[in-house]
Amino acid sequence: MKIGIICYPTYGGSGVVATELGKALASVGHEVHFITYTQPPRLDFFSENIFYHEVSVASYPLFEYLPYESALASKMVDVTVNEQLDLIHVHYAIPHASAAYLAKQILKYKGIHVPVITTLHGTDITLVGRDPSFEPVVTFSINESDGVTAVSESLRDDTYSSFEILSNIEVIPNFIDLERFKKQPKEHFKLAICPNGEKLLMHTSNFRKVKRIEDIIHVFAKVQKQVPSKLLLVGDGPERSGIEALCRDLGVASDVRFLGKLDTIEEALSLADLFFLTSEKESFGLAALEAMACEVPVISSDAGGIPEVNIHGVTGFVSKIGDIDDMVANTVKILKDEALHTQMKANALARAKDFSLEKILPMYERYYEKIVGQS
Ligand code: GMT
Repeated sequence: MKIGIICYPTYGGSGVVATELGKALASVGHEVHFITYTQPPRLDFFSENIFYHEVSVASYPLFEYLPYESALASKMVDVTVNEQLDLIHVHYAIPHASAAYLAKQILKYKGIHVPVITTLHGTDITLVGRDPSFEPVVTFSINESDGVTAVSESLRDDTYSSFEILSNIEVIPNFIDLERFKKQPKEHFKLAICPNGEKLLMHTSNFRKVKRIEDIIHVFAKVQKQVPSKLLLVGDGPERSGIEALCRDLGVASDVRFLGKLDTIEEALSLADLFFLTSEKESFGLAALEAMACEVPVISSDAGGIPEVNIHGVTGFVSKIGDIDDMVANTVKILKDEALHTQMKANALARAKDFSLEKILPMYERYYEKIVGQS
């Protein structure tokens, strides 16, 4: 198939899922055309089946806000006509689903029919999409998509309860490349960070408010009083300076390392004893899955789709959002019980295998065939 993939070229979240999906589709023989405003970070190599089309928005003094959605729709029209796409697959509804709807209508006038699949990723439904400034467009463009997928059951249910959706939403969970995300022998690095055999706790995210990273710092400050430990924070974003200040206020700054954005997250995960994901909203929790694939048990909140990935009492523990004392108790329980820790590491890897690329990719391919066949 010739597939157009529209996504945000981000380091994490929906952008990474879309990029990895496109790469995997190309590796099994599909022709994949990425359409974004800049080259996605994980697309920095040559493949005969992968093409990249940049959306550039012409500037004009009248425009206080550049009309990206129009430029994106125009690019989708151009690529569909010239590359004869069989399918357009947009990731994250805003504004990709409505731009795809517009492109589809324009293509109709040219006598071309191209089906559109929208994959919902999280905040497009649970946060941003609910805002009255977006809601009517999100509802309309989901209903007008030929196919709709959500990355977890929780996100599918949230979509049905928050929007008036008339169509079927297929759950196709996120996936993991187990060849890349696996525990690597990095003991010398571990020794450098934890010279006295401390436990290493870790979190990675885009440092946005919904991640509730302050909860991790409070948990860590309490855990540290019972178990000698260090905290590794990977990623960057708007909350970072506030989190640094909180570390100083709680007197734990010297035991917390901020690594910033890191391309080789799997190397850092290979050192970790536990992973934290304490979000207020999280449709899936790809970061937790990456940790689990590297044999790291997860201490998480019960937000959104996280409990579908991190199984309470098996691959780690799940607490109510913001229940710091429960998270502290669960962290200490794992760190102090070597047999439990070893068992949970194995369980985490076993659970991660349920989301292997080999299992999930055929689900997308079957869904593509169904939607193309129907339309
Ligand atoms: O976490 C973010 O804010 C980024 C966001 C995105 O769409 O890029 O991530 C969402 O999509 C990921 C991939 O499907 C999911 O693993 C994340 O759980 C989800 N984030 C939220 O729901 C907050």
